[in-house]
Order: sequence, then C-alpha cells, then structure tokens
Amino acid sequence: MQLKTICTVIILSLALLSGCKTLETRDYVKTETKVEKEKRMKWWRDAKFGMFIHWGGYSQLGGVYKGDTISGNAEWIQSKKKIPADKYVKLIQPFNPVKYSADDWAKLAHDAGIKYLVITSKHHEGLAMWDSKVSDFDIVDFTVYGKDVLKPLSEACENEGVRFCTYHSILDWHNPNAKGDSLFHLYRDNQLKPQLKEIIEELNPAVMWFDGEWIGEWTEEQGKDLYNYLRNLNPDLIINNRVGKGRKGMQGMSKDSLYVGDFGTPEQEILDNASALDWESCMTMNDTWGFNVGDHNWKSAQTLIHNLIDVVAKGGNYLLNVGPTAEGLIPQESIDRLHEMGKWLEVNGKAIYNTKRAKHYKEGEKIRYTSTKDGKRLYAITLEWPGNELNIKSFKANENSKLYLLGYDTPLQWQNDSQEGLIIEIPDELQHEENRPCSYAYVFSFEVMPN
Ligand code: FHN
Repeated sequence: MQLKTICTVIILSLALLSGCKTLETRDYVKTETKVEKEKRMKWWRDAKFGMFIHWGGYSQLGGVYKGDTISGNAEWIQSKKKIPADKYVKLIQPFNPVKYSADDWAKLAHDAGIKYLVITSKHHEGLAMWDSKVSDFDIVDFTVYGKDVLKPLSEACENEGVRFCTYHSILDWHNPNAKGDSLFHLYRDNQLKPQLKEIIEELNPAVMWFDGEWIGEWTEEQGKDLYNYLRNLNPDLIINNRVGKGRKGMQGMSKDSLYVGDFGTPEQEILDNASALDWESCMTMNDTWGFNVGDHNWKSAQTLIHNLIDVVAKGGNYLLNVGPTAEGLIPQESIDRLHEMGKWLEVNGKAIYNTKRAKHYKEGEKIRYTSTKDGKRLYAITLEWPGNELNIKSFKANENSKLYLLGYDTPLQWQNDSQEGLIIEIPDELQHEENRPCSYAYVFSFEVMPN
C-alpha cells in the first residue's frame, strides 16, 4: 500500500472513530456514580446563595392590563386576564429595555454575595430571551429592543465570578403544538430540545432550572430523556427536579429518589427541618416573580437575611428573586435589600459559604448553627442581639478554643458550665448598637468539642 493510501485509511478511521464518539450517549440517570455526583454538585452546595431573575415580555405590562393591576404573579398576566395569544404578542412587542445593563446586574449580584444567577430564558409566555435560530418569537427578532440580553449577562457574570444559569418553562402558551398530546412531540422535538441545545452551546449555563412541568403532556419518562439529552451535551450540568414529575406541590422536594433531577425546589417556603438531600428554596422579595407595578409588599432585609441563615442551617440554598422592569431596571427596593445582604455577608460569609449542616441546626427559635466542612468549627448564629451573655446548650467549645464574634477582633470570654452549657460573655462596648460589626444577626465562632 502506498504511503498516501495508508495515511488516508488512518485519517478516515480516526474520523470514523471520533464520529462514533459524538454519537455515544450515556444514561446519566442510571449510571452516574456517587463520587461523580458529589464532584458535580460541589460548587452548587458550597454556593448557598443565588439570584433568580424573572424577566420577559410580561415585564412590559408590569401586571397591568386595561388599567387593572393584577395581584400576585405578574408573569401570569396572559393567563390571569385570559388575553388571547394574538393580542398578547402585540402587547409585549414594544418591549424595549433601553436601561438594561448586564454589567450592573452582575455587579449587583456579586456585591450582594450572590454566587449564581438563574434568569428566565423562556417563561410560560414562550418568548425566548436570546437570539434563537429555532423560532422568531425571541427578543431579537420579535421585540422592539432587537438585541440579545442573555449573552451579555452570561459574559458579565463570568467577569464578576457569578455562575450564569437559566430557567426554562416546559409549558409554552405561544406554540400551538405545545398543547394536546397529539402535537406535543412536535413542540418538544422541534422547539423545546433544539432551543435548550442552543442555550447550552451559546450560553453554557451551570444550572438549567426547569418549570411548567405539571402539564399533562409532560411525563417522567420525557423528563428523564431530557435530563440525559442535556447532560450528554454538558456532563457537568446541574438540573432541578422540575425536569421530571417528582415535585411534591409547592413544597417542592421529590416524592422519592427514583424521580429525576439533582435538587428539590421548595417554592415560597423553607423546609420545616434540616435535610440531607440537595434542595433550594426559591422565593420572591415581594409577592410576584415578574415585575408588578402594584406590588409593594416587600420583605424586610432582616427577614431575607434570616431566611438565608435558616435555609443554610437546614442544608439548603436560597434563590432570591428580582423582577426587573420593562426598561431593564431592577427595582430600587430589591437593590436596597441586596445591599444589606451583601453588607451582612461581607462580615459573616464564613458562617454561610462552604459550610455544612451542624449536628443540630437550631436551638430554640433564635439560634441557628452551621459548621465548617471538617466539623471542627461551629458557627452559632443568633437572630437577635443576645444581650450580655449568650448561653448555648447544644454544643461545647473545645478546651483551648478562642471564641469570636465575627467582625470583632478581640476574642470573647467563655466557659463550659456543666449545668448551663456554654456561656459566652459579651463585652459592654458591644451593647451599643453602633459598636457592633453588623445588624440583623450575629455569628459566634468557636472550635467545637467533639462528643
Ligand atoms: O408558574 C411559575 C411562576 O411564575 C414562577 O416562575 C415560579 C418560580 O419558581 N414557578 C412557577 C410555579 O411553580
């Protein structure tokens, strides 16, 4: 055989082999090992705090239709007001968020101590928020704005060290094929899956967060198929449990471990107790996900910080929502609260990020616990100022441990009392609010006595 022929045969064989490789698909649902899963989930488990962003054509309406402001979820306005599809598209077409700055949003998230951001790539209304080649019903081809918003945000997030993730609705009010069993496969195969492939290839989200899975057309089997399809495109991808049918109503945890998905998704609530399963509580700051001009029912910064602490002590993540306006601005009320959270985390982040559940997650109503991964250091987080003395019954400090209030340099005096437990003395100067390192909640850190 001539050298040229041999080379051609080798090149063709290699091409064939590499071609075969791309055709290989793995059933991740059935075959992923515990070690592989631990490795994949690590960053997410350590991150603890994420930002949810609900932004789409519905933001153009801001919860108002024909002069009437709806209460609650403004992203549902099309359904709540029974707006016919042809009329709805005309209402959202003028969407033109000229004040949108991906850099500002990513910086806001970063400064708030947020480690990952989950934005709606498509909500139930069906409008794709990136330049999709699969459909013209996207922000670039359909709205006045005519520009992609997700790509710039994914880049800005990367610059700020915030992981970019997407939310995607399985249900779709726009595509006529998405309703009814006989045509659903056309929507699934010609829009849903190709669009998700585009998102992975162009935006590389770290998490794909599904929703709208409750429709009758969607089955657990399709959920498993979609999960495997996406993981084969990006093996590191993390996917929530709403990709399948496991979610137990709003409580959001999966009915059992046979259901597909990497983490449970309690919505607008926090689990009553600690859980060893992966879970993330998603919550609004007021009473709506998408921007609603009439919703002023804002949770206080204190409530949001206490929620974050409670969730983390119970072993979960906190995904806190903002609903930007049609102009592309995150409401000032949300910005103010995120600043407060950032300030608190700047002082107390050690007790939140990279921690694990402690042996006890709480003591009474006002103390929560977290622990370093090695279990050697405990963080006792009090949800109110403890006064002159803090008494802890659930843990003792190690003999030679120094005990600190995070943000205050001088070690505190303490003793392990055989009857009372650990007693921490709090200096007089800290009794004055202005001398304390932070507000809202206080972290006492010490080496814990093993038992
Ligand atoms: O219907 C949606 C709602 O609009 C919002 O997106 C939340 C976020 O978790 N999920 C829904 C219902 O579970």
